[in-house]
Amino acid sequence: MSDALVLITGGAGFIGSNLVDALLAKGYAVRVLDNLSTGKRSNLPLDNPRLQLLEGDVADAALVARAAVGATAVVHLAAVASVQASVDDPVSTHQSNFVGSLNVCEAMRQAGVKRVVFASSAAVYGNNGEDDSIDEQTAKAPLTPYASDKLASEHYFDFYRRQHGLEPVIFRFFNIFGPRQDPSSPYSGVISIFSERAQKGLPIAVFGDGEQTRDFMYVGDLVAVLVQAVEMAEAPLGAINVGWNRTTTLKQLLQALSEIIGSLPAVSYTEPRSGDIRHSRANNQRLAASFTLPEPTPLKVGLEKLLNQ
Ligand code: NAD
Ligand code: UD2
Repeated sequence: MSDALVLITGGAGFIGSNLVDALLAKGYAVRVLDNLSTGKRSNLPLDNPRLQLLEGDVADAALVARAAVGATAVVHLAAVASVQASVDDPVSTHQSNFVGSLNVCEAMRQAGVKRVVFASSAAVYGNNGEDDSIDEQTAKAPLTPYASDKLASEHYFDFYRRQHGLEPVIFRFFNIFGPRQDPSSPYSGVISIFSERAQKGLPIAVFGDGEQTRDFMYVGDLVAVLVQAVEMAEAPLGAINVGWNRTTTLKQLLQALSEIIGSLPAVSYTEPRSGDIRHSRANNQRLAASFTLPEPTPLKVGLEKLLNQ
């Protein structure tokens, strides 16, 4: 596959830039299309001649069409990843989170590119309140513009598969963590926030009793799956959950951080976040059936990498 060109939308962000590193290391050429809204130039090895950064918006159809020319595959990660931002501004986030996906479909049709890997989200399932693992057949209950845009994008990728022969690999990520996840917003991933605050000795606020659970996956493990999705001969049909079917409570997360750092700043327990999901756990049988999964990076090992970034 050496020299084949992969287009990564959102490639300057947390997950995208980790994937850029992996694909460059495998010999690919990589083109990143990113508006640098949350992504950063400093996440990218811009001195690598096999990497090209196109600064611009996935809502710009003509730009996406140009970006797709010559690519052998597209990984579509560009989105406003904050659920709360979509609640506050559904119109503008829809441009990134839905129109961007449609533009990717159309650009690929025009350029004759078949393989696309799409980052959907566990948010499409809404809040089922139970500690059971969620499989892909679970009723979809998108509760926010973010979730609705992800689910609608999934349907459009499937339409372009049936109508135009696109080969979408649709992933529903659960909670991904690791180096380069931006902790700067109150709606950033909990691990990025807690790690930064623990390192700086700043007080930590837990929303609720800390017994809520999440299925955390280290970004390096996700990247191993994304690379396979780019390379695999046949795209599996239907959306695929990405998680470990293992959960961690926030209290366990804090315990792991305190064991690594040696101590923790003050931790307060406040009101649960409105609309917060109590438990989230991925049934990952479909994932395991189609991909060679790496050994799960243990939470503490992933946290150490994040703290040492
Ligand atoms: P991120 O914010 O670090 O990455 C998103 C990237 O997209 C950023 O580089 C940003 O600048 C870029 N971007 C945003 N809007 C754009 C636009 N209109 N045009 C061009 N570029 C744009 O977040 P991330 O965690 O790396 O998320 C990557 C993808 O994975 C997103 O689609 C997100 O919804 C999805 N996802 C992430 C998680 C998680 O746990 N991190 C969970 C579920 C789904
Ligand atoms: C994640 C995704 C979201 C969407 C959703 C789908 C992230 C950042 N968000 O939301 O995009 O896909 O899953 O279900 O990956 N918390 C605190 N203190 C803090 C911050 C968070 O207690 O300072 C709590 C929060 O209330 C929640 C838990 O930590 O109970 C996880 O929060 P999160 O924002 O990291 O992720 P989540 O699962 O709500």
